[in-house]
Amino acid sequence: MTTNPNDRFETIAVHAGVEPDPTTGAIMTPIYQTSTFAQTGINEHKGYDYSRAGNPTRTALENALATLEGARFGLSFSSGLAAIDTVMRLVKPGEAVLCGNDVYGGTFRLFDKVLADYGLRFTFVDTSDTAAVLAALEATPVRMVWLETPTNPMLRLADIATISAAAHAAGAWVAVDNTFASPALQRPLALGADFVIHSTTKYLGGHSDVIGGAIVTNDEASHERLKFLQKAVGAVSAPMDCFLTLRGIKTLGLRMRAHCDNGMAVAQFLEDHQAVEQVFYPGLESHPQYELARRQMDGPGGMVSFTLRGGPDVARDVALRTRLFTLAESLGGVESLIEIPAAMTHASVAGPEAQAAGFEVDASLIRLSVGIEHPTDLIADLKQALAG
Ligand code: P1T
Repeated sequence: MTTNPNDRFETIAVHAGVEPDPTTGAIMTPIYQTSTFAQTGINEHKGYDYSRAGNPTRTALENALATLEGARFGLSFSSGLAAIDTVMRLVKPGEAVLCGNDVYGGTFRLFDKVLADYGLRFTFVDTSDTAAVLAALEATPVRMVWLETPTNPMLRLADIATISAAAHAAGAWVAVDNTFASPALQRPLALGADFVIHSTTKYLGGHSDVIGGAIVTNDEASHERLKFLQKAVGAVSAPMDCFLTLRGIKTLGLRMRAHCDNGMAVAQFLEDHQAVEQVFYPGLESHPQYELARRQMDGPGGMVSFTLRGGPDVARDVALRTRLFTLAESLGGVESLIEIPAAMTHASVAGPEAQAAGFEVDASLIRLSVGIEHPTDLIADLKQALAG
């Protein structure tokens, strides 16, 4: 089923990448659970020779990922971090990367504790401060700008269009980790970015049952290099994982609408609650980048962070008292989750290197991944947890 450029996102999500199976007509792409493919002559085959290089279930997912981002090329990986590691191999030793100072803790750990040892030079900046990003681009030659928008866990935004224009003028690529927004709410390539990265573990998969990652681009030369790296390095996604992600993608449009509606309801409830100090959510008018969110995104999403007046101990107690919000890392599934970033997902930005780079994760910050349960039940759960 081919999608057409005028189709709406919900339509694209249902059909992207998936064609009736050529041998049987199966409406859903089968799980081609095979490591290798028979050849009729030496190097004569039907387009697949070995599943690290390519697999039909993965091809369907890669086409779907590209279509969702309005892009030409997509690649699928065994995790979000594997995708990030692969795209960073476009940067050569000695070259510089300008990265946000509010990103997923694992991304910082990969950059600071692994890739820096291979000669990549990282500078960290507040990417919600466009002037600071432009100044950093002028100060020193940069090969790659790394943006997370909205950021994990502070829900800050980066102005993708303005930063991409300046980066290109300075000869730098722009990679956007679009995990929090998903392509349902934000399409960075259309705003000028060169690469979109996903942890497909999150909203794309949508059901907390698979780990995966993606790189999407319109640039053919970069794609060819990345496809080579995918095969040469080998962090590919397995057929079953591709199938699960394809299955999740079909409802992405519907799920994101529910995540946005529930995220907004929860954020408004928290903002009015006397125990709450501050709420970070791009759908609230109190968010310092509310206007940018309306311009750049098609909805504020399902991630809400907040601090409590009582401090870290009270925050931990609240996170232990919720019933529907499960205490767990990760996000983007249909079920609601709660966590303490400073102790959990962002424990690796608690050290002195991260502090020096400008990372600040308040020990009393609570992060919610608001699921698609009924909002009245979610709010009732938070109310009882906050009441103590
Ligand atoms: O977990 P993995 O699929 O490898 O993806 C890493 C990753 C990349 N980018 C962002 C923005 C992320 O949030 C993540 C993973 N994040 C969590 C597990 C979390 O709870 O924040």
